[in-house]
Amino acid sequence: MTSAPRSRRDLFKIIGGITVVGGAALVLGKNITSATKNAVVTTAEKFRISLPKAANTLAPFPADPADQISGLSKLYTDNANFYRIDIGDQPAAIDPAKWELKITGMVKNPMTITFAELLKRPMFELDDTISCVSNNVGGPLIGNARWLGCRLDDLIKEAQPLPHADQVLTSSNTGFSAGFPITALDGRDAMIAIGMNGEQLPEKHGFPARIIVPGLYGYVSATKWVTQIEITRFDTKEGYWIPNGWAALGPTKMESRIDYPADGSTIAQGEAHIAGVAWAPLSGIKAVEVKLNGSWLKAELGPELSGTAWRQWWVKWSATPGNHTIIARAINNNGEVQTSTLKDSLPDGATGWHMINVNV
Ligand SMILES: Nc1nc2c(c(=O)[nH]1)N[C@H]1C(S)=C(S)[C@@H](COP(=O)(O)O)O[C@H]1N2
Ligand SMILES: [Mo]
Repeated sequence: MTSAPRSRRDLFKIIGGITVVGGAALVLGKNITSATKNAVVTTAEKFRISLPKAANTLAPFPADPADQISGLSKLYTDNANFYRIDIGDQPAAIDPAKWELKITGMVKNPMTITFAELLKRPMFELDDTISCVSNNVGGPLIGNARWLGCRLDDLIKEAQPLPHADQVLTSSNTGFSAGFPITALDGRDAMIAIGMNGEQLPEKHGFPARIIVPGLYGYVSATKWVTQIEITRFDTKEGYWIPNGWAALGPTKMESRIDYPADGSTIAQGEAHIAGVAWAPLSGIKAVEVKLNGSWLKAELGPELSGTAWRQWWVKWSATPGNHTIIARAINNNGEVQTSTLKDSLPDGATGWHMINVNV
């Protein structure tokens, strides 16, 4: 990494930009037929890949409670609405026929694989929620998707890491890199993803391939447009965001978010509801509790997709006139209660209970 130090403000600047870069796309002058004239064609749209079948096909998408409960996040976030964090303005434009992934560094057997070779590897599906370390309590930088990809641990095993290596440092040719402990490949379903919610990876989300490591924040794991995996050591190499005080290790913290009602909003008296999402990698969500008028209520829960996918929750509420403070907290499948300690996102992710005020 050669670039100048980046401040914490820089990360927020980028995050502040996500709404404006949402429509960024690469315009290709060639191969535009009359039917698509004037249309913006992204590299990913130009290079259609047919997604291979997964060996473990998951159950079809379950019914989404968000269809019934207004204001609740959808169980799977639409690709078009998925949050986006990028150090650059433009997604890398990669022709999959030219894409290669190199596995280098402290390995006995350095490897290079092409996209065609990647597609031939056994594929699996994974329901997994990814989030940004800089997401504030109650913030929007999180989304859930059904990813399709091949196992990362198997691939790295084939490269035969040397015993004193301790870091998997993945990078793209956009200058981004992200490192996590080799020990995080502990049997969890880390993958090189090529599909997202039944479609090829959208260009903005890493076409043709990205890394997904369940239970880790994006900045230490989720490299989009990945082209290199270097097996190395934490004491010699660090990922893009680490020199500026972001922690070298980034396990995703247990959190819950109130989606509805909005903080500071006014709602009608009578039949009402409170709804949101909660996540607790790796064990998953066992319960969500909502504090309303001084007492904790047990929320109803949506489908449990995996230990690292979020779970929707909601409580019915007969709203009485006045100002109400509403708090949500999660409990994981190990029985641990989400910490109430309010902590800023720097250096390793925000904690604390999401609290809102609502007028009835
Ligand atoms: N190439 C590249 N990959 C990247 C990043 C980036 O800036 N460039 N940002 C990371 C961060 S900080 C996060 S939180 C996730 C966000 O993934 P998304 O944009 O698909 O939501 O991507 C990660 N992968
Ligand atoms: Mo992030």
